[in-house]
Amino acid sequence: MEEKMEAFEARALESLQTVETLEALDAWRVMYLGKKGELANVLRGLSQVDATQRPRMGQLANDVRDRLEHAFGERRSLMEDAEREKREAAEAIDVTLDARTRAIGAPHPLQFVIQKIEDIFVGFGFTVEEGPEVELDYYNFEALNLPKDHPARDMQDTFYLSPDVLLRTHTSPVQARTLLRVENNQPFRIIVPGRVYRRDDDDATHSHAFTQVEGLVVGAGIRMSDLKGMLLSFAREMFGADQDVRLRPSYFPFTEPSAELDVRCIYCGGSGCGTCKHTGWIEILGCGMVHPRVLEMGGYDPQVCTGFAFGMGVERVAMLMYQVEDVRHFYVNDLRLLRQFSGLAR
Ligand code: 2NL
Repeated sequence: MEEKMEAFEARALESLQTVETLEALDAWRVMYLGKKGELANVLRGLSQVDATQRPRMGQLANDVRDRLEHAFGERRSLMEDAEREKREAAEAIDVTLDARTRAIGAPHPLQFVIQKIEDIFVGFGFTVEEGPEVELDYYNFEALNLPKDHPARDMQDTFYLSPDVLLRTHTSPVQARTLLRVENNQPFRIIVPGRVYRRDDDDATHSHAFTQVEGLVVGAGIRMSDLKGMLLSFAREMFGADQDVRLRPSYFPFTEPSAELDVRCIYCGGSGCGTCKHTGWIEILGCGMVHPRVLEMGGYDPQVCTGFAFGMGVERVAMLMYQVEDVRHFYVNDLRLLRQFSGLAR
């Protein structure tokens, strides 16, 4: 009896090792531990055993059953783990898959320069204004002290859509519109970027379409020293903290007095080089005190308010900063050029 039980246990354990599925495991349990299984059979055989041996044999049989049940439990959890791992492996999503990379562009050098100029003036309390590229002759010329047949109109010959409608020759009409919109001599500071047009033959330094940024400050007691101080601060943020500027007299029909602003050559620092034509200075913008007639036409009282204005060519500034020798490079979208500017910080 004892040997029989040992042999039974060994056989049952050996068989358990070959079980590979949960169904087979269940079948194993029925076969060895079930009500009509082999162990039950053994237990039934106990009645044949000598009464003195019966308790020991009964104990033995119970121990065998405990060990088999324990082994069964271990096998089952092993197989449940294995099945779960298999299922999870099949359901797994590989979150380590590389993200699809997207080609990220960079600001066009002209856009970058506009943004830099805007940022600086926004820091001075300016707001950014925009307006239409197709303009009325009135806002583009008349309101800026350029009546019909004024000789200065010749400098800004442009594309007319009709006798009264044209492609703007500067962003000044946006400023004229702002003067008209703001009432009661209220002060304001605006910066106006945008595309403008002139009837011109394209070459390395001329384009029939180009980009301007103009500024206008209006308020009580605005003086030429305010203009110079603000443009000096601008030049220092734009070109370097030790920048120096100078004003030279000039002429614009909408400012009086008018001036050109030069900065110390950003390459030689003023000692003289090819870029500054050995003058040590580079012209970057035109400016002046707003003509009283322009204020008047904008609904301002020149006895109460004065103002200054300035305008710069973005292409000129960009050509200077990045040593681009031909303005047409900015317009043809040659990737070889544009990629050289991909490192410009946004
Ligand atoms: C240049 C010079 C300038 C202005 C633009 C302006 C606008 C108003 C009134 C007075 Cl509404 N002035 N604009 C003034 C002086 C110069 O631009 O060479 N730009 C490329």
